[in-house]
Amino acid sequence: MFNMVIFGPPGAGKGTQSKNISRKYGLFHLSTGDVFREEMSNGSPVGLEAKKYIDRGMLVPDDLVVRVLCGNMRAHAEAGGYLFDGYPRTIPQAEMLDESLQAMQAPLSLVISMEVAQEELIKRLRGRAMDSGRSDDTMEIIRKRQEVYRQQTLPLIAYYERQGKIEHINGMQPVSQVFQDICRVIDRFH
Ligand code: B4P
Repeated sequence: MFNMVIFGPPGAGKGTQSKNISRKYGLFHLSTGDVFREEMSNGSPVGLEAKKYIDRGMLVPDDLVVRVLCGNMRAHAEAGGYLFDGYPRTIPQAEMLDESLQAMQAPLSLVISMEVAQEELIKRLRGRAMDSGRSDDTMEIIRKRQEVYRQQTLPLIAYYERQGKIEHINGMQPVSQVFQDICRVIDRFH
């Protein structure tokens, strides 16, 4: 079983690349952002709770994220491997993921970190805001999400560097070039 994480700031292109990666390598694409957006559009209790945080550009609390993630992993236990997109975003989430995958005897093989300059992230998210209909794609919230990323999510780079599992990718190139670079790295680990 091959399990990997795609990591990066909001707007780095995690969702964009994940679709291609999961198709090519037959991994189950698990995006916590997509799961929350679906729950919000269904108006479920999980969605209503998550919306309170997402609409303010904050992270959804770890206990709720972990519950949602574990439920989704169990529901797709037959998968040949998982591609975690937008998860983990905090150290407790990363520790919990390590524990769950250890228990399945299928530890994380690779973390791809997408590197994109701050001005480019803002430009992309403003572009996405035109047609995404996402409540968190407004200028004020975009800036808040970048700040939350720096404070709460960035420390994960050191966490995965200590594990020797992180590979850095230049996310400033065209989508197809970024994908080629990612595939080259995955092929070394797969
Ligand atoms: P996510 O859904 O994960 O969204 P994201 O970080 O904004 O975007 P992503 O990096 O996937 O960018 P995309 O491909 O769309 O999170 C949303 C919210 O959910 C979070 O803020 C948080 O509140 C909550 N949440 C989710 N997971 C959580 C967790 N684990 N814990 C707590 N809370 C959680 O790309 C952006 C744009 O750039 C697109 O328009 C795309 O077309 C464009 N683009 C992509 N690649 C490009 C390239 N190479 N060149 C030019 N443009 C490119």
